[in-house]
Amino acid sequence: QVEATCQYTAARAGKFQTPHGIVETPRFMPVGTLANVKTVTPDQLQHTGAQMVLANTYHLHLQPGEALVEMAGGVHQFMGWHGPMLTDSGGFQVFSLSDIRTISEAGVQFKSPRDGRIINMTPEESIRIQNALGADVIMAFDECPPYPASREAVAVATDRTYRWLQRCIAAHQRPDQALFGIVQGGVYPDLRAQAAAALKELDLPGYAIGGVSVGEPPELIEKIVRATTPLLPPHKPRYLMGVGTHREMVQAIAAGMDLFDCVIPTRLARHGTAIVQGERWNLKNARFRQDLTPLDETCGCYTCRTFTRAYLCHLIHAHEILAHTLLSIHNITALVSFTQRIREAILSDRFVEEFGHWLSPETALSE
Ligand code: PRF
Ligand code: ZN
Repeated sequence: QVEATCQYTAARAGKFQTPHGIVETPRFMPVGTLANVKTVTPDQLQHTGAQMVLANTYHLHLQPGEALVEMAGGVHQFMGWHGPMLTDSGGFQVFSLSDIRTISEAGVQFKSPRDGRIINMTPEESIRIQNALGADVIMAFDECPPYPASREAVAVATDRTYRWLQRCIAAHQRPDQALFGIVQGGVYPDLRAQAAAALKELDLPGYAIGGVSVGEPPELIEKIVRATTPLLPPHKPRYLMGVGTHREMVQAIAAGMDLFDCVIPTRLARHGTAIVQGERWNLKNARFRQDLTPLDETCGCYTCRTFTRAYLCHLIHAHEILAHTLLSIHNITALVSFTQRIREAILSDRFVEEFGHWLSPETALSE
């Protein structure tokens, strides 16, 4: 349901219902690859304002296996997160994480990095695993071509992704789970347009743009997103996979995207880095040693309400794990609340006024 649209850009505020609650958009989703957001408990996660959390089919299949998760009552029950969840299909992770792999029309064959056993991941297998895991939103099994890749290679992958999507739809057994399709097409606007138009015909409950943020220059991400979104159905959620910096999210929201995910907040936290007002601060820096102010006084998260920069700096120097937890809580809150503020701005028709400085001048004035 679209609640409000921006009059100068394609930005919109909306919401969609899942069996585990409502997701309000635009919204950033934290990543919980192995059925946990690293170093953060579900209770802490809830207080960051996160609504939907991601997990990964590829990782959970390798360990502990979907049979156990299903036996435990599904991924929500297993990990103790009772809000909305999404599982990625494993397509992207197979390509980026396992070195020995062969791609064919059937699917992807790869060697498990855990125990060396040969695994065949197919559209049917990915959907079977995701049906067993039981997330509210499941993703189609796709092929994400690398960057750079020739137009021919990307066209082959994009066509195959479409045939795989049809197989995913046929294999999908659970009407309580929403299957989202993924638009591929690399950096070629015509391939993107063709893929988006074909997917639109299938009338899916949601649509994702994949294959971006894989090493291409940042301007291209915006260009691809702007070429793709106008061709997607307006009243369905739109998810930009693997994108989650402030600027990229504002630009994509201006183009009409709703959902984002990225490992950045938790990964940066483990390196002692905080996201403050869209900048990255290394808390290890000596300038924080005696700084008794909150990390970000405009942030309402537990970390910022309770601790000082000097304390966080101390924990990092002492190699205390609590530093990872506290910085993850802050960084996730920073990204979720950023998208939450954008949502409120769209609802009160102040998106360009308040967030226009993140956009390039052409974007802010066009449309
Ligand atoms: N496909 C899938 N997951 C993804 C991607 C994709 O293309 C990306 C690309 N940014 C991140 N995660 N299935
Ligand atoms: Zn904070």
